[in-house]
Amino acid sequence: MARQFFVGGNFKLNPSTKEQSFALAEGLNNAQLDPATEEVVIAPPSLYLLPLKEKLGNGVQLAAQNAYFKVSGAFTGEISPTQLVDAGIPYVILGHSERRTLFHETSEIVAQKTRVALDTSLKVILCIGETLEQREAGKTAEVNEAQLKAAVAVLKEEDWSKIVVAYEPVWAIGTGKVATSAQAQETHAEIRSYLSKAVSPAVAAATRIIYGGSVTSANSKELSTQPDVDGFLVGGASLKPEFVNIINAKK
Ligand code: G2H
Repeated sequence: MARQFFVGGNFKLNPSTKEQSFALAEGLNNAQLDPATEEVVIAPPSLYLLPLKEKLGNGVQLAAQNAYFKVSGAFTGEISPTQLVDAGIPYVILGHSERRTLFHETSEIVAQKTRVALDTSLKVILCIGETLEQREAGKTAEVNEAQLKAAVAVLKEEDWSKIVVAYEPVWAIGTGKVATSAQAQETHAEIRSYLSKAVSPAVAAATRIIYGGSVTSANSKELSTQPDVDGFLVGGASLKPEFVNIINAKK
């Protein structure tokens, strides 16, 4: 079965006001989108999830940018997966490189969060990716496999239908330096081949592997033609009108 194109908008810690987030939702509500062909998910800051839920239409879904591996208790400042589910939020982004680097999340912590998120019936956008130093040392495949391996260890085969893998090379995130379509295709194919060996050929064939890192309307069309690129996770450009062109890149 063909993999449905998936585009996520990761707002990160933007915008600065609720009204601005409403304006972004309004832009998507008025856009020409086709939920039958592409799945669109935006991840605003957690404080805006509920108000945006009331405003969003057009088939656009919501994701949290993070969730903890405990569902309740004395964990000041954390976001509970069960509370997200109770609020009607279907997705969570886990393992983003900013979480791994700035907040010291190891692959094991990301795997633990993934396990608990799935147990509470959230779907997960699972981010992986190598640094420039690792790419230049020829370790791209090794690094991505190690990050995935921690998740493979705690997931059952059927869990993978609830996971979208986001390949985000760290050197391309917010830098304006996008991977070439050949680099993206090569790495996505390596990730798929790893999933085939480590989980199963069926899971490898069905799992969406999306690309993230300085995606814009200018580069999304060519990237979307690559057979193993099943969509995008978009940061900076998801805050601009061009996000709609990225969603429609494959048309
Ligand atoms: C990568 C991406 C979104 P940007 O972090 O996850 O951000 O498109 O700004 O590079």
